[in-house]
Amino acid sequence: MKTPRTVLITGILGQDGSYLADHALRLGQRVVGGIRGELSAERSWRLDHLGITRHIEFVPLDLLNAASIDHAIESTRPDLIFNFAAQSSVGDSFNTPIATAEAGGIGAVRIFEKARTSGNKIRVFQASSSEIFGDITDSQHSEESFFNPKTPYGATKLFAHIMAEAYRASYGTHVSTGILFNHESPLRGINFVTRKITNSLTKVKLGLIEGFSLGNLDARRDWSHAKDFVTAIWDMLALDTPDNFVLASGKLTSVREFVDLAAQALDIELSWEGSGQHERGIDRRTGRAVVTVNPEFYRPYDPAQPLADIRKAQRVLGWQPQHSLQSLVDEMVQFELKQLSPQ
Ligand code: G4F
Repeated sequence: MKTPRTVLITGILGQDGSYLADHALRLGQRVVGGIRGELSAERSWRLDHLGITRHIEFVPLDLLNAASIDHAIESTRPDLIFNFAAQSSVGDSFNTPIATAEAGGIGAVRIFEKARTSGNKIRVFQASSSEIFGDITDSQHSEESFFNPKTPYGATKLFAHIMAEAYRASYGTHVSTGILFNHESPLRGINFVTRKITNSLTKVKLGLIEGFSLGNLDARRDWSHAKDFVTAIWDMLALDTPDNFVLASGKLTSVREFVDLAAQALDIELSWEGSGQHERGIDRRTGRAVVTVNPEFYRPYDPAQPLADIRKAQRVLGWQPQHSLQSLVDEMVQFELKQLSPQ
C-alpha cells in the first residue's frame, strides 16, 4: 500500500474518531474530520483534551446527505476513510429506530458507494458492533458466527456490515470492518454505563451528589480500552485484502462488578444488599445507599453479550491489547477526579 497521506474520519468528535485522529497524526498523516453542523468548544472537547484540534482540517459531512459526502470526498481526496459516525447508543436506538437506521445503515452505504465510484482506490473502515450477534449461545463468537441482532441498533449495524461484504464481493471495494465489543475511556459519552459509573461515583466521593441509579446490574459486557482498538483498526487498512475482525478482550464483566472496580479505585468500601429492583450499593463507611436500581434504565430488550474470539485479529494483525480493565477504570477515575475536584 502506498503511504497514506489523507485520512478522512467521520464521527471525529466522538471517542473513537478522536483517538483515531490522534493515532493518525502521530504517524504523520493529514487528518480531515467530517462533521455535521458547526464546530464548537462544547463539541470538540475530546480533540481539545488530546490537544489536536488545531492539527485537523474539518469538512462538512452529513451521512444523511449524499451530496455532502460527495463534496467531502471530492474536495479532500482521502486515501483512507474511517466511518465511525452513527447514532451509537443501543439504548437510544429503541426511541429512534429510523434515525438510527438512516445514519448507521444507509449512511454507511453512501460512504461505500462514493469510495467505489471515486476511482481513487480509497480504503474504508466500517465500525461494526458486537450487537450484530444478538442472542446466540455459541461458546465463543468470531467473524464467522451467526448474526441474530434484535435491537434496532444491532440490526442497523448488521445491514452496514453485510453491505460492506457485498461491496467487497460485488465491486472489489476495499472495505474492512471491525466487529467492536464495548470499548471505553475517559472520552466515552456520559450516556454509556462505564462513564456514567465513574463520573457519578466520583461525584459521590467528592460529596457533590448522594447517589445515583443504574438499570440492569447483571448485564455483562466485554469492556476494552478504546485506544487498544484504534491501533488494530488502523492496521486493518494496511492489509492488502480487506476483511472482518472481532476486537474485544475476551472477558465478560457485569455492570455490578464494574461499579466495584470504580469504587475500589476511589477507595469507597461498597457492599450490595437486596435483589432485583431493590438492590442497593451501600457505602460501608457512611451507611448510605450510593447506588440504587431504577427500572427507567432497563431496556425493552438487552441481549446477553457473548464471549469474543479475538484469535483472528491476534494472528493476522499481530494485535495485543495493552490495557487491563483495572487500568482502564483507574484512568477513567483519575480523569473524573481531575475534572470534578475543586481547583
Ligand atoms: O454502556 P452501554 O449503554 O453500552 P451498550 O449498549 O453495550 O453499547 C455499546 O457497546 C456496543 C458494542 O457492544 C456498541 F456497538 C455500542 O455503540 C455501544 O458502544 O450499556 C452496557 C450495559 C447494557 O446491558 C445496559 O443495559 O449496561 C447496562 N446498563 C445498566 N444500567 C446501563 C445502565 N446502560 C446505560 N447506558 N445506562 C445505565 O444506567
